Amino acid sequence: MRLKRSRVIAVPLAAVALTLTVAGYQAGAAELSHRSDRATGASAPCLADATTLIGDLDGDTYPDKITNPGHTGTAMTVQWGAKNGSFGKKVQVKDLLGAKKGEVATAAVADFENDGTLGMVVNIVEPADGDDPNTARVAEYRPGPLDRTNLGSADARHSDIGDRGEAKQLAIAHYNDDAYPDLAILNNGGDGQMDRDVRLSKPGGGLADFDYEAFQKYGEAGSLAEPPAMPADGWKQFYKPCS
Ligand SMILES: [Ca+2]
Ligand SMILES: [Ca+2]
Repeated sequence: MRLKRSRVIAVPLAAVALTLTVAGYQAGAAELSHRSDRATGASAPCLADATTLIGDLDGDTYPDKITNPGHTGTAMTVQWGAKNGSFGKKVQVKDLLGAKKGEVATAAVADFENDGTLGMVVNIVEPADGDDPNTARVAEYRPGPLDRTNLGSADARHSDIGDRGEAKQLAIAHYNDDAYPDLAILNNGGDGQMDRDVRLSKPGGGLADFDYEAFQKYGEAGSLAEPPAMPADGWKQFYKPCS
């Protein structure tokens, strides 16, 4: 049915299309994607303050409150939003993620796909005693919406941020020049090395794996004694103040 119908329409449309300029076509495409954003019903994420992001994390269209004290990703909390605009009690992200005693959980939240839905990168690792870092028990990129009970994602995939050392901090960054958030990782690479690693957004969203060129350009080598600085303005680069 649908196919037949679109074929009938296709003929006059094709004639019109000939007269359309490339610019006109792009404007139409932008309008379409804007419309699909609105169709999700959620408003765009915004910043209540430098370390507090208001946006829908679980896909129920009600904005949730995410705090990230110190911009480190190690003490993140979530308060689920309700229909009347209020927020529930503060829940530690590490508890939602199921981090065990002795494990360190880090998280970074942003709209990595730039589709109006917040997602999360998570890393859970038990820090090693000696010089050799442990690899992560869980390291995943989790596009939203996320499950309220455990921050799970139907589209979760392994991230290599936990494969090359112990992630100590995660932070949103704006490195390559596009609309998609990037990630900075404070990484204990072993032998006293503490680097700022980076994962750049891919064209169309999501995060690429480790890339040496990207590290050379945006990362920084350091030591346990002198760790490199981490970005603290990642959210600010992508989200406006709420009011
Ligand atoms: Ca919500
Ligand atoms: Ca980017």
